[in-house]
Amino acid sequence: MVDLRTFVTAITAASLLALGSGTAVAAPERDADTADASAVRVDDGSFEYPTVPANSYLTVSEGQPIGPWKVTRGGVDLIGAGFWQAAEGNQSVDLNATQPGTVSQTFSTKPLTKYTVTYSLAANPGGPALKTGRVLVNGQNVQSFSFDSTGKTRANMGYETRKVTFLSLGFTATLAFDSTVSGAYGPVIDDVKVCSCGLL
Ligand SMILES: [Ca+2]
Repeated sequence: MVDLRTFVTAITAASLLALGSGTAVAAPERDADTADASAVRVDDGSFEYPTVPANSYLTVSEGQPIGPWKVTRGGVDLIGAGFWQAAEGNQSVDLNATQPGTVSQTFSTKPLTKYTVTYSLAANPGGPALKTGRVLVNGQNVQSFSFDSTGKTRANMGYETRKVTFLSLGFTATLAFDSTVSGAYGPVIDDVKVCSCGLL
């Protein structure tokens, strides 16, 4: 049975969370790597662990981990060094294995604090040109994204840096990247960083 109060609360939270759909925020830029250690909230945002054999990939299904991440829907492919260009380090994630998937990680937050997520977005060069997905926080859509892989290759993936800001209402947040395109060729994610980059 659906608890109406829970439902209404979720809708309200979603409204509060959607602070920055696809637009750059005005908060001062800070490099998460050089900021204080507490600024980096996600672990292995570069998807470097576990190490996949070079020029290969590992299909990870719902319920299975990718280092500190977890596949929470469908399946994703963890792409090894050399299979295609990574945005950072050697590895990246294709959000579609043979079906769309979701990869998520829960991290500590301070309540009523604004967090900025930056990530590198590209797409598997195969299949239909347009790849789509969403950034979810606690299951709520905080950013829909798309990437056109026309003209892109495994050697030149064309990564773009995307950014979204959300307001944490609790002591943890679950960040997820979720494919919304069918088939075996999905959006590609790498170099995920989260920081508390400014006052609300
Ligand atoms: Ca990487």
